[in-house]
Amino acid sequence: MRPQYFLSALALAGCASAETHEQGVGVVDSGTGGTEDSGSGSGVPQDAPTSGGPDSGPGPCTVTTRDLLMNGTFEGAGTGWTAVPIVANDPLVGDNSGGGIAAHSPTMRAWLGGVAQANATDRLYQDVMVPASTTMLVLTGFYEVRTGESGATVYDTGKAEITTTAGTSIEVIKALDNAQKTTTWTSLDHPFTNLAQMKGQTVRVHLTTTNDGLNATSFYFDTLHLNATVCE
Ligand SMILES: [Ca+2]
Ligand SMILES: [Ca+2]
Repeated sequence: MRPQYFLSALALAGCASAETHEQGVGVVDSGTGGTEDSGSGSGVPQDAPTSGGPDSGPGPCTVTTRDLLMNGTFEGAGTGWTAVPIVANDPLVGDNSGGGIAAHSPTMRAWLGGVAQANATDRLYQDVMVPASTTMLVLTGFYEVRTGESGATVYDTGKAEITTTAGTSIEVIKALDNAQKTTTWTSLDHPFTNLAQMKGQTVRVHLTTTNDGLNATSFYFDTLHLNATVCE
């Protein structure tokens, strides 16, 4: 009897202790969870969710996109841009009151070329600093090519590209010529692939054109944006 009583007492005790243990585990669990939560929470409360930025790369950061170009719509006339025209004092930026086509974003646009003269070059450029933390860089905008030439032979050319400030090409955005004339504003959407050569550097957004001595070709640009996605 005594052993049975003892066993049943043990069983009861075991039951009781088991329940206690379960509760204990529960308490330990919530305690551990609480400790971990409050631990990382007390570290940097706002960073804990951001460090869910294994998605966004090493270390917490804030992802933003900003336009690196000044006056990409040319509404500020030539502000922010340097013009090197074949015709002296031609700003290469303006409205269509002096000829040419109407702007994409009213009322001004860049107009290069349009001069039938051997080796007539126009250049319009702007230097921009590409943040070292840039993860994506995209140029968007619009262009038009209007020409007095006909046929598929290339006589007059234009180019939008990123160069060094010394003029060495880093990446061509769009190569244009008289054989690829347009009849309406045509969109540009160029994600750069040579980003490694641009990050942390001052680079040049470069529009250049060349005409020969016959049948002028005009190259127009407007509503340009150089959007950098940065993580910082
Ligand atoms: Ca414009
Ligand atoms: Ca020509």
